[in-house]
Amino acid sequence: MQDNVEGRARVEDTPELQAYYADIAKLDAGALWTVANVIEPWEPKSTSLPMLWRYQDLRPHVLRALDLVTPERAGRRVVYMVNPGRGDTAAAVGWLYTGLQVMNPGESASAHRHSTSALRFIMEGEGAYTIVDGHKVTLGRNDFVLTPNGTWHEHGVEAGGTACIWQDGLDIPLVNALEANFFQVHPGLRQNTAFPVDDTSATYGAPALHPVGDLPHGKASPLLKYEWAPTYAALCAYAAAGGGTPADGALMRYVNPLTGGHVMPTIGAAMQRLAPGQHTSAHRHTGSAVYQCAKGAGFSIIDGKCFDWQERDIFVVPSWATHSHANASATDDAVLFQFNDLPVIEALGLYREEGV
Ligand code: GTQ
Repeated sequence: MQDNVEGRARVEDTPELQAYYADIAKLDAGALWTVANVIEPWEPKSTSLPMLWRYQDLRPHVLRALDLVTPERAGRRVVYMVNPGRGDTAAAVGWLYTGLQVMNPGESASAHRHSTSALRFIMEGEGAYTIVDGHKVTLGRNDFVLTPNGTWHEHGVEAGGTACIWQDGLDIPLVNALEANFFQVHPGLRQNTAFPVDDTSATYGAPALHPVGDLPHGKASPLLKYEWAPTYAALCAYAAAGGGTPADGALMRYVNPLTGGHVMPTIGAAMQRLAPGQHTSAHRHTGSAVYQCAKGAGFSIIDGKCFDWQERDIFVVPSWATHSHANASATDDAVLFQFNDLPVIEALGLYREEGV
């Protein structure tokens, strides 16, 4: 959009003004009208590029890390996604980080906690687990798992399992931008598991049933794991009942079962089913999202660029980027997992959406 209009900064340079800018720069100050149109764009202009990372390209290198570093020395053995538009923020898109963590059977990483919120989406392997504040959670394919901020956590793979890879998602760039990031190593390096395995699923995982009595009231969901089978069944049932929209297909949010709200204060997540042959209508909205194809194959058009994806590929849609998703199969459905910053966008009153 044109900046040469009434109400926008449009001061022409003169030798006198340049001298003025130089003088105030010496005082660590500047003239707003020299930067106003940049720092107040007409509409959001993400510096994050739309990107896709092919799993088949990354996987061999993720597995190579098994021989190159130990969890003891590396802390966490992770290959993270770099968005070329984002300098040294470690952002995959917006203020979100994502990476692929890999572990061998019998390995575990030391327990730690941080101000950032984290999630896992399990990609391959058998026997992975995580322990969150003493709650041991078993991790299966396409399960979605929470590590709310401030909770002690450690991940590992049982000795009888196989090499496991999962996607990590964190709000590291956001919490660093807010300059509020603390990190602590657990004093004992390991936690004691204080509850039955998968107890949060037993307590909070039943559909539409809550335990009676005192309920936790933290900022994050007390349910730590959202398993694939009931998630996929819910999507299929919703779609079969005619649910969904042209712009999103059958899109369902993971919720905090106590509130119906987002699973964590800074990161939301959702699962989306595209019917065979479905191509969603293009739209754009504020908020950034990291996707992983959980089932099927297709393509997304993001700001005019086409990205082909298949199972396990990861791609990102920057804030306000026009996007549509297409299922390439005429017979099978396609399912996309996503996590996003919508809890932050919504809490700050910044959500906006339009069809394009
Ligand atoms: O497991 O908590 O990929 O703290 C990056 C930072 C994973 C984790 C990452 C982390 C973690």
